[in-house]
Amino acid sequence: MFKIHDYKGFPNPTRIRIAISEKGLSDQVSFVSVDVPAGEHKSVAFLSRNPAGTVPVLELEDGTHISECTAITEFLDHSIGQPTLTGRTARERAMIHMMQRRAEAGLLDAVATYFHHATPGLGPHIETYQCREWGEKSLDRAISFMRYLDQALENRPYLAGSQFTMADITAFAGLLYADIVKLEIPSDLTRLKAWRARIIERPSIAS
Ligand SMILES: N[C@@H](CCC(=O)N[C@@H](CS)C(=O)NCC(=O)O)C(=O)O
Repeated sequence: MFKIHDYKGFPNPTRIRIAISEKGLSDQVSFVSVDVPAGEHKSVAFLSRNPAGTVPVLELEDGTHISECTAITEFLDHSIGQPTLTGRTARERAMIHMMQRRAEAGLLDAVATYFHHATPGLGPHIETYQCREWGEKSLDRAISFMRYLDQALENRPYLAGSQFTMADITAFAGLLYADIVKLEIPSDLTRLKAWRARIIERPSIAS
């Protein structure tokens, strides 16, 4: 049994909730809600779990805390059965990590930067430093990256190849964040839209 400290509905916590469902681990996890809008993730108690002050955080039975969605997903993927989300062969693992990081930097983190810097974000009690120009620039970066994703899907059904992986989860969470800031996928990106419509049908995401 392990714990996930998170805030339901936020994009990064959603990545881990999808991974838990994909791995069939739901009955082995309990969730501890961290009141992010109220700033609980910046409290001394929470910072001792994750000095970055972000959710989600995985807590193991021995008290170890693991943050960063990629690290948590690696743990979940290897904790039961064969890995399905992070690859088995050297080539698969490399492709998945490469595409995951591209999607994280180019979309998810770019939209997050827009949210935190060019909108009220989580409110003045949390957004103590904002740089609007950087936020706006990041929004442009996210839109450009959607074009890259659309091209990447030209010859393969999923971002890292023939299987749904952690890279798809990250990109999906990036689009979820885009919805929150009302950034739409440009209408000509039909492959990206079709990919999204297809993966939304997965039980791990639909639920
Ligand atoms: N790179 C981190 C990102 C985590 C993250 O930024 N989480 C957001 C929630 S979606 C958060 O805690 N934001 C609070 C804040 O930035 O103050 C990961 O992979 O876990």
